[in-house]
This record gives sequence, C-alpha cells and structure tokens, in this order.
Amino acid sequence: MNELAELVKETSAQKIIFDNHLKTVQAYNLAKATGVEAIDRFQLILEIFTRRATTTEAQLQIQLAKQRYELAHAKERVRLAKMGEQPGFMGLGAYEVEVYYEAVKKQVHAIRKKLKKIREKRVLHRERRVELGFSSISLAGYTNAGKSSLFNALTEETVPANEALFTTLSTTTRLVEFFRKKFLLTDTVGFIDRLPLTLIEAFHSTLEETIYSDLVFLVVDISEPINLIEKKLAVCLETIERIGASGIPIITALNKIDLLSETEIQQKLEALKEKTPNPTPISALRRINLDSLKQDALKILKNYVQASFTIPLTNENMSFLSWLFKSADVQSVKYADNFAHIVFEAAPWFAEKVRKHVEELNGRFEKV
Ligand SMILES: Nc1nc2c(ncn2[C@@H]2O[C@H](COP(=O)(O)OP(=O)(O)OP(=O)(O)O)[C@@H](O)[C@H]2O)c(=O)[nH]1
Ligand SMILES: [Mg+2]
Repeated sequence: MNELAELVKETSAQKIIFDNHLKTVQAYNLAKATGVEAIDRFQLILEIFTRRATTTEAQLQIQLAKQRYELAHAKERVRLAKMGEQPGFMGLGAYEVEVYYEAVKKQVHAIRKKLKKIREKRVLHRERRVELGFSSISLAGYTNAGKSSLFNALTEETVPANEALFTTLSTTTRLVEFFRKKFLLTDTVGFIDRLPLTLIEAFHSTLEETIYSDLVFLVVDISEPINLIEKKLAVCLETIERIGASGIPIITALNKIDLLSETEIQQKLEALKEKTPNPTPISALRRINLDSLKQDALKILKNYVQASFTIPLTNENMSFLSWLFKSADVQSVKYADNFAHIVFEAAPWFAEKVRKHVEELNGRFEKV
C-alpha cells in the first residue's frame, strides 16, 4: 500500500486501475492511502463505453450497467463514506443508507422502462446507417491492436474538402480518400475477452452503431505470439458474428509488422492465411503497405456510380443542392441560364435517391 502511494506521488497519477475485481472496502482503503480514486477492470470498461456510446440506447444500457453496479455496492459505499470522504466516495456521506439504496433502485427501474420503449420501436440497422452517399468502412479489432493508429494514418492525408460534412459526423467518423475515391471511415471501441456479463448488451449496441458498414478492416496485432493472435482473432470473429455483421466483407490488417523480421512476417502470414479473410500485412505506426490495404478496399467497394443532372435554380432547389454537397462527392458544378448542372459520384442506392429528388424538382437526371 505504501509503495503504491509512493508510486502515485512519483508519477502524479490521477487514478489507479486494477485488472482484478475490487471490493468496495478495498477501493475505499486504496483511495484513503493514496489520495486518488481506485477502480477495477469493470469500471474502466464502463468509462470507456461511456465515452463511446452515441445512441440513446447505448447510453441507457451503460447507465443501467452503472446503476446496477451501484445498487450492488450502495449500502457499503454509503457506510464507508460516513467514515470520511475519499476520492470516489464524495458526497455520499450525506445520504442515509436506505434512502440512497432506494433512490438508485428507482433509477434502475426508470432506465429499464425507457429501454423497453426504445426496443419496441427499434429501427433496423440498415435504416440507421448514415444517410450519406459514401460507402463506409469500420475499423474493428481487439483492444490495442492499432485501430486508432490506423484511423489516424488513413485520415491524415485527407484534407477536409467539405467542412460542412464534418459537422454531421461523429468524432470517430471521417471522410477519407483512397486513390481519389471517398469513403467514410469509423474507428470503434476495441473487442475485449472476459467482458463482464452485465456489459455484453451495452457493448453490442455500442458496436452495432459503428460496425454496420460496407466493409470491415479487422486490425490484428501480429507482433504477438501466434497462440495469442489466434485467441484474440477468434474473439473478434465471434463478436462480429454475434452482432450480426458476419455478412459484411472483411479485410484483415495484420498490423505492427515493423516489430518483426521478414522471416517472422512470412511465418505468421503462412500460419494465419487460412484463418483470416483477405490478410494484408501493414504497419499503421510506420505507414507501411497502407496503399495495398487501400487497393484491397477499392476492389471490394467498387460499386460507386457516376451520375449527372440539370435542375432549375429555385430557392427550393438550392437547399436540395446544399444537402447534396454535404452528403456526396460532387465532382463538378456548372451554372448557366438559371440552371445548375451537377456531376456527382455515390453509392448506387444514394444515386437512386438523388434521381427521385431531381425528378420531383423538375430536373433531368442521367447516369454516366
Ligand atoms: N510498433 C508498432 N506499434 C503500433 C503500430 N500500430 C499501433 N501501435 C501501437 O499500439 C498501441 C495501441 O494502438 P491503438 O491504435 O491505440 O490501438 P486500438 O486498437 O485503437 O486500441 P483500443 O482503442 O484500446 O481498442 C499504441 O501504443 C500504438 O502506438 C504499429 O504499426 N507498430
Ligand atoms: Mg482506439
């Protein structure tokens, strides 16, 4: 305990995280000895999910998991807080044990009711997809595999051509350009083995929002020993299956090759080739072989169509045009005699949607 307190001081740590389960009294004693909050694996995962949940459903599920956790510890937490407040136990000392317990119980009940309502009118994933004309790619993979590094590597060169678009995207989705074709790329929360049972549902709805896409880059850390790689890979493929995304094409990005010798890379590729869909060795950090990854993606996402249309320039049509500029890859715009001529590129279903609009607005639509 003293050693830990020293370490906290030396490193100016703001929190202590334990890989194993922490009893309430242990968390209390640790906070008291070190002056900072102590949390366990379960609470850490909750914190990560809290940051990643963007739909109301996912947020509620996480709140529910939090409150259920609180319920299990409420009495002990209030009892301890009365002995003197410590980080993580602030403000609880004012409560009566039963009052606090009942308050949390009420909240759990209220969240459950809201969740039930949401589930009743839950929309299909397909309808939930971003209503934009770009194909989308999700990054998936075990935690620490290098998803965010790959996200950064793939997004860094893409100059935001269309600022307005970014306001419609969440912070973890960006527009990227692979050989002059544009796609939406989404970073996701990492897959985790030993996920606490009560979190599985919250985890899935957090993932479902993002993993529903036209292509998945499954990022795998191949610098690890082969048995560990295989174990994590199995967790990933199983999770993809369980959230109902197994119909989506996968490209496996075998990441961190900079840490291996050429022979080791070949050995691992050989060992994994049967188990990984479309494997491509890369290094996200050192930017190695990313072009090959992009080319593989293009081969799968080659379904964009080019189309053009002409519409009269009325006020109503201007707002349609500004919507289109935000939602698709507009390649050229020409104005003449109160008409606008637009050439754009988009996924086929989106081009169809544009055709309908154009025809309603008295325009003329042509596929190129
Ligand atoms: N050597 C090496 N390290 C890498 C490479 N790519 C990522 N890393 C490192 O691996 C660690 C994890 O990378 P992240 O990109 O944060 O991993 P992640 O998959 O987003 O992790 P979670 O978001 O926690 O699921 C970081 O320390 C990276 O610097 C690589 O190509 N080579
Ligand atoms: Mg990440």
